[in-house]
Amino acid sequence: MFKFKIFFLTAVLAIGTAVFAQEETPLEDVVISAYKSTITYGQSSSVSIITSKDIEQGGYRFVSDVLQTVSGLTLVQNGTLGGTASVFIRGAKTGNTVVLIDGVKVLDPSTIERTFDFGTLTTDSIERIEIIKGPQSVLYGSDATGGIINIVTKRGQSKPQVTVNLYGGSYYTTQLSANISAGDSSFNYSITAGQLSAEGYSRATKPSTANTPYDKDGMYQRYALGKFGYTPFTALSIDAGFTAKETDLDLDDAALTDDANSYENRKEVSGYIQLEHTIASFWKHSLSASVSRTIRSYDDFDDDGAGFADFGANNRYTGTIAHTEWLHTFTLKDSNTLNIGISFEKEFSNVQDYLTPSKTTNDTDVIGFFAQDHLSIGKMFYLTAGVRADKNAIFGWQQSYTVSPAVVFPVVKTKLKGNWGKGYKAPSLYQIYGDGGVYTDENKDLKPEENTGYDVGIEQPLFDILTVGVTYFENNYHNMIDYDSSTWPGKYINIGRVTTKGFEGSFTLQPFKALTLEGGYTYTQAIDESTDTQLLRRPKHQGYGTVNIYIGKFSISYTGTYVGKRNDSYYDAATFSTVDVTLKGYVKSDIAAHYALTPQVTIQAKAENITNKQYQHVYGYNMPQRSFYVGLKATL
Ligand SMILES: [Ca+2]
Ligand SMILES: [Ca+2]
Ligand SMILES: [Ca+2]
Repeated sequence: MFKFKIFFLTAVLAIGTAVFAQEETPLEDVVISAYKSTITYGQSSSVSIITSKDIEQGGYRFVSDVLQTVSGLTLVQNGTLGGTASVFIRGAKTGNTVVLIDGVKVLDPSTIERTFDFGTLTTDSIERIEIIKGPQSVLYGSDATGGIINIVTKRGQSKPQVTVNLYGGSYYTTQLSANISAGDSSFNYSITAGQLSAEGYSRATKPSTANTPYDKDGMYQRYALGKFGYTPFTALSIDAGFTAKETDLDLDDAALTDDANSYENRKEVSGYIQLEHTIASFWKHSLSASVSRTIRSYDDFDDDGAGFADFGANNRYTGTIAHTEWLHTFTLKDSNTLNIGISFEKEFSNVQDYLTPSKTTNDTDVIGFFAQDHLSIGKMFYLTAGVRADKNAIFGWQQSYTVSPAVVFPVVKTKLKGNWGKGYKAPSLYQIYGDGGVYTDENKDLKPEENTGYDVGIEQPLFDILTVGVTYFENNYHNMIDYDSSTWPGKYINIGRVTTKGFEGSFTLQPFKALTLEGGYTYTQAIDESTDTQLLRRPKHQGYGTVNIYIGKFSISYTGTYVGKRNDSYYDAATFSTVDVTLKGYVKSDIAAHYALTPQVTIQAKAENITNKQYQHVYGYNMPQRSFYVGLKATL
C-alpha cells in the first residue's frame, strides 16, 4: 500500500504542472443561499458544502450517497434504489431537519414527523448542497432545530448547450438524462429531464430459515426540473423553477420479511417564483411564493387472504406546503446586511388509511416575522444574529434566536467560529389529529418540540495546502414528541428529552493540483434522557476519507466510509415482540474514474463496495454488494 502511494505521488508530482486549472468560484466566496443574505462560506460558522465537482468526482447518482461524506451527518436507508433515507444531523431526529430545493421547503406534511425522504432524489443537475448545522429556526421557522439542507440546482450560464448523460451497470440499473441550458445577463434557463430504472435486489434480508427466494425490489423513475431567470431591467429580476418526479418502487413488508406484490407510487412536485426589486443602492426587497406536494400511494395484495401476515394495505397520503414571503434587505457599505421578512405558510395533509372509512384531512398555517443581521468587519470579524416570532394557528406564538460569530485572524488565517441558537418544531398534523383513530388518537394539547444548541470550532489553513478543523457541538431537545402506547389507540405526547453532543474533525490536503486528500471523523452521543441510552441507528463513531488524483484528462477518486456499531431494533412477527439488536460497524470502499475523450465527451466508471462488505443501515434490510457502473457524458 505504502509503495503504491509513493508511486502515485511521484507520478503525480511529475505531471502535476501539466494539469490545467479549472475556472470556478473559490469555496470561500460561495454565497450560502440558505441564509437568505450575503453570507459566504468563508464568513459562515457551521456550514458544510458539497459541490457539483464533489458529486461528479465521486460518481454519486443519489443525494443519499453523497450525504454520507459530510461530518456530523448520519444517513440511514433501508436499502438503496428508493429505500426510505433519513438524515440525522448531529444525532437529531430526521424530523429536526428542514430540507429545501432551491429554497423551497419540500417536507411532506402527511408523514408522522413532517420529513423529507432522500431515497428517490438523484444528483442530476445539482450545483451544490448546503448543510447548515445547529438550530436555524430564525430563517425557516418550524423543523430547523437540527439544521438545514438546501439543494441548489444548476443555472444556465453559457451559450446554448445540450448535455446528455448515459449511465448503467449492476442490478440492471440504467439512467438516461438530458439538459438544455443557456444564460446571459438578461435571461437564463436550464431544463433537465431523465429517467432511471433498476431491477434492484431484495430490500428485505432473507433469513436462513426462509426456504423460498426473496423477490428483487426495483425502482423506476421519471423526473424533470427547470430553473429560469429573467432581468427585464437592472432593478428587477424574476426567478422561477420547478421539480417534478414520479417513482414506482417495489417494497417488502418489514425487516427480514419479503413481499412479492407490495408497491409504492410517489409523485413529488415543487415550484417557486421570486421577484427581486432594487429600490435604492442600499435597499432591495423580494417577494416569493412556493409550493411543494408529495403524493404517496401504497398498494399491497393480501397474499394469505387473512390480513394476518400480509395486511394487503392500500393507503394514500398527500402532503402540501405553500409558502409566501416578503423579504427586505438593507446593505450598508458591504459591511452590514440587515434582512427583515414576513412569511405565511400553510400546510395540508390528506391521509386515507385502508382501515378507516373516510379520509383524514387537516391543515394549519403559520405567520412568521423575522430579522437577521450580518456584520462583517475588515474581513476579520463576522457576526450573524437573528430573531423570529411565529404565530401558529393551533398553538400560538413561538420565538427563535441565533447568534453566530466568526473571527479570522490575519496572517495566520486561524478561524474561530461559534453558533448558538434556539429553535422549535411544531407537532405534525398527523401527531395532532391522529389517523382517524386506527392506531393514533388526536391530541390537540401537543406543544412544539424545542431545542437550544451551540457549537464552537476552529479551522486552520497551513501553507495553502492543508486545512484542518474541529468543532464541538451540544444540543438539548425538550418536549420531544413520542408515541404513547399506554392506551389503545395510542397517541402522541410531549415526553422526550434528548441530549446530543460530540465533535467533528475534518481536513483537506492538496499538496499539488493533481492530488487532493480529504477526511472527516465525527463522534456523536445522542442520548435519550429517559432511558440514558444512545438513540437507535446513531453511530458513536463515523468517518470518511477520499483521495482524488488528476492526471491530464484522467481522474480517479477513492472514497472510504466508516460507520461504527449502532443499536437497532426490529419487530419479530413470530414472537410479537420488539427485538433489540446491534448493527456491526463497517468500512465501505468505492472507486470512481473519469476520462475526457474530448473536451465535449467524458466517460466514467465506478466500482462500489469493492471489498464486497456485507453491511446494513437498518436491521433486516440489504445494502448493495460489490457493483459496477459505466457512464458517458456528452455536451453538444
Ligand atoms: Ca424482496
Ligand atoms: Ca417486494
Ligand atoms: Ca402482499
